[in-house]
Amino acid sequence: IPIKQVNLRKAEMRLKEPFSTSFGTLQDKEFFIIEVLDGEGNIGYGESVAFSAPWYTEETVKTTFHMIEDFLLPILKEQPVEHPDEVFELFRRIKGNNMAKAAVEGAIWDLYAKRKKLPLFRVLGGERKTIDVGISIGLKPTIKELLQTMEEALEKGYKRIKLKIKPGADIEMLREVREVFPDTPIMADANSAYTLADINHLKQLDELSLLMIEQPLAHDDIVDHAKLQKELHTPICLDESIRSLADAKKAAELGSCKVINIKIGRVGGLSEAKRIHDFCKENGIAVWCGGMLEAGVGRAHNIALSTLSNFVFPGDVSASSRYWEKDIIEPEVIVNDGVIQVPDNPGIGYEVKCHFPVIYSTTFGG
Ligand code: OSB
Ligand code: MG
Repeated sequence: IPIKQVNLRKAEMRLKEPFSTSFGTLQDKEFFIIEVLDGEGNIGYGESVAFSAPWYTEETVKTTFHMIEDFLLPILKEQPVEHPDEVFELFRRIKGNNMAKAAVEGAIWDLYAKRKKLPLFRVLGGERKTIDVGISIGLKPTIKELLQTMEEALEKGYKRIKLKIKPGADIEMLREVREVFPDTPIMADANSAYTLADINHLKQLDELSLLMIEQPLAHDDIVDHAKLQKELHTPICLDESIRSLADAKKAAELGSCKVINIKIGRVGGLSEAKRIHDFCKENGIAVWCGGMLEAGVGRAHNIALSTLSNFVFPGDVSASSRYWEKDIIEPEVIVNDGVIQVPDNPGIGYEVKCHFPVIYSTTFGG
């Protein structure tokens, strides 16, 4: 894959509404768009999903910039790659920093697919032409607002609703929700807000017929989740805890979860995401595609990944209009009856209309 130039654009976009989780509220998103040019007119695009502050994982917008500029691009300059899978191997000598790696690797996957004139989803081995999607709803100040937001989401056709929970906004809140929506597929995401000391409290989740409970315990835990899963009928879904195929194997061995939410950024790229998908498929763990409040480029990558066969639950891959007044891709992603049509154009399949300033550019010597 010839690489002639790499550009980093620094984007700042305001979410339509603030998004609140157990660790705080976010409204302004800063992120990078990475462009990889082959010098023959093709551009591959990647989106770095790290947030401004390290509350989800330790990475931030600044650390990803540092990693990409000072380590990842210099490694790419050392030797050419034939296939995007090699990028993950080359980056192995840099520990962690998965979101930085995924942003660069994602752009190379897009470029690779465009050079082959194939849609990215086909190159990844996906078969579906449509994907089912759900919606993640942040913590709301009142139950009234929460019910209102759920109503709107169901009217738009989203196939399952994920609700953020935290101590003080959990069992009671979910009971009230269940009374109004007795049959809606609902799940809850705690973003690590509990510990094993809360086990009796968490057992009450079993009365609420939730699809699953996402990441109840520590962000880096696999052992305690196994203890909790043994006491809980509700399936546990791991998010933060699964950063690699090795983590997925440990979780499977210990019985820490029945479901894994795959986020490309959290696991270091599409190659590792696909390996985790394949492993889970062989080992009876269901997967679905998580979200990071992405703009269009990240959303397009999520759509492509979600076409793989073991993505059996609707993902947090919403419409462009869910978070943004105007997305950076054309056409915008539309959700109809909870379904997104997978585009058939080469690469990520959307035109990128991103005019944010290039804050770093480097050329590759031939
Ligand atoms: O835990 O899945 C999460 C958003 C930011 C950080 C972490 C999470 C989330 C979401 C929303 O739940 C996902 C989305 O709609 O993009
Ligand atoms: Mg989560």
